[in-house]
Amino acid sequence: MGDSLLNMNKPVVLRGYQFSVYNRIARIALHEKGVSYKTEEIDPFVEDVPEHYMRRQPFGRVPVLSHGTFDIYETVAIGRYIDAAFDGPRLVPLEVESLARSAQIVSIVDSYGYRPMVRQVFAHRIFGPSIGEESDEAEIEIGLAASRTVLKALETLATEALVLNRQTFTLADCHLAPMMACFVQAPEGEAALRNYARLSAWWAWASRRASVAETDPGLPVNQIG
Ligand SMILES: N[C@@H](CCC(=O)N[C@@H](CS)C(=O)NCC(=O)O)C(=O)O
Repeated sequence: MGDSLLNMNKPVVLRGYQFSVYNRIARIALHEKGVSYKTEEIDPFVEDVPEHYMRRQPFGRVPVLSHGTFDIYETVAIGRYIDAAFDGPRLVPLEVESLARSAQIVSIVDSYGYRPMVRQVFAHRIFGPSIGEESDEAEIEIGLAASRTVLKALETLATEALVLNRQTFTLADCHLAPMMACFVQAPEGEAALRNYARLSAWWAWASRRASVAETDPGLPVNQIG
């Protein structure tokens, strides 16, 4: 408890890009733990990412979490840090099989889900066009095909229900929710998800959770003017 009190008193700053799914993962984890934090907007896609940010994240990706003088990057590590450093509901399960499944889902989402679901389907069908960029239909098709393998694997794990079970909220939920939120904005993504009953039920539940609903960044087009 002493440590937690000390931790609560140090300023928390999340440095990242408002439209980044990885940034949103960290925001969801902070929200779940009830942590107050400030943000610093860093767009990693511009040429001149600020020097002070590159010193904190040498790969130029977002986000970085700063807690007092401690900086940490890589969202998996950020989630683990948030869970351990702050009071609030546990985001890493204690039970060994659930803990392993949570880590497995985080890894599946990062390794196999992010690129097809977000960078191919969402970016080409929704985000790009919202800022006037042309979409590449071939990228969407390739992304959809790869996404189906991810959805099928996640359906199996949601059916087992050690995590993604609509009862506990773990780092697996934190990682998957922002990516699913992007994916289902594309009509093809929404249609693909409908083929997986357990995963659909999980998303209906997760999308209504305050930490998920209140961190929705929207689209740039809705924020102009
Ligand atoms: N492994 C990194 C991945 C973060 C990541 O890829 N973030 C994206 C935004 S969602 C980014 O910074 N992209 C910039 C780029 O690709 O140059 C993490 O877990 O934090």
